Amino acid sequence: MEIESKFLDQLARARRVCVLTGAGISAESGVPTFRGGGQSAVWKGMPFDEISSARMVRENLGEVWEWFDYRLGILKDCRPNAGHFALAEIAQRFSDFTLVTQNIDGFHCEAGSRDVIELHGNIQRARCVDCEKRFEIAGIVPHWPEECDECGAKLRPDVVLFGEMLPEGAFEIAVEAARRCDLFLVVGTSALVYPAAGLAAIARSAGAVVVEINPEETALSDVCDFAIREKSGVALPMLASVLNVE
Ligand code: BJW
Ligand code: ZN
Repeated sequence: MEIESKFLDQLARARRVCVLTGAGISAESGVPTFRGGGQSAVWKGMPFDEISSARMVRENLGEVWEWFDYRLGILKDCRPNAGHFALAEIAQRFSDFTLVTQNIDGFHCEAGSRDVIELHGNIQRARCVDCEKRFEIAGIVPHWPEECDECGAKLRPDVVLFGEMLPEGAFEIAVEAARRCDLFLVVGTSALVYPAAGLAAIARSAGAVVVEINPEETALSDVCDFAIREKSGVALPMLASVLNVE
């Protein structure tokens, strides 16, 4: 794989780094992405943006749980890949490093990344629809939707569905990191979902160099300074090794 030497210079010079990841970084772990090759994930004939929506939680929570149970089943057999581990390693090289993810699989933490900003929540947690108490899912899967042991209301997945607000404060921290970084990496996202997709433009207009790691072009490609058209499981370990020999 060729990486432009101008980009390697930027990487070597960077002091403050912010990374935004999406489903593509977990693709090499065997986790299906949402979009790609003109396709969109479908569950029982329903496009994912319909089943993963605030409306479905209100109208058919049981169906939402079936969809999430199915995905928990897939994740059970998947592990973080070389891309996740490389990002945890790269973070060690910078005193100011922020990892922002749209993924709900928890793989960045499992690979050793710290203080990960999970913009869209985490599939391993449930949340009470009423009092918002959170529950770890491990070991309590049997008959969804379970009831909250505090107030008796139903539990829902603790993830951010279409039409829902992001976790309090999470996007604000991400915006701050995007504004102050000098290098912004966008990894494995189609950059179609807002407000996450807006972070790259925020970084760029604050003066950062924006770099995309994705085998395909995306909605953001035009605003990127560099693109590495490679799988993140290949590109990120290479960046980590470049940083390690300096
Ligand atoms: C590889 C690879 C490899 C493959 N290596 N790469 C402004 C404009 C228009 C609309 C809006 C807007 N602001 C808000 C909206 C509405 C909406 C939105 O963005 N809609 C657009 C789609 C039109 N946003 C929201 O509703 C958000 N909430 C919000 O804005 O709240 C404020 C508000 C509330 C109420 C009223 C008004 C305002 C919430 C968005 C939540 C998104 N949630 C989901 C589902 C989570 C739960 C679940 O998992 O089911 O999150 S949607 C889905 O998309 C998921 C992802 O995190 C997200 C992003 O997808 P991602 O990661 O980019 O994956 P893919 O599949 O799209 O792309 C994969 C990429 O990987 C591809 O590019 C491949 O090439 C690449 N790839 N292999 C590297 N090996
Ligand atoms: Zn409750």
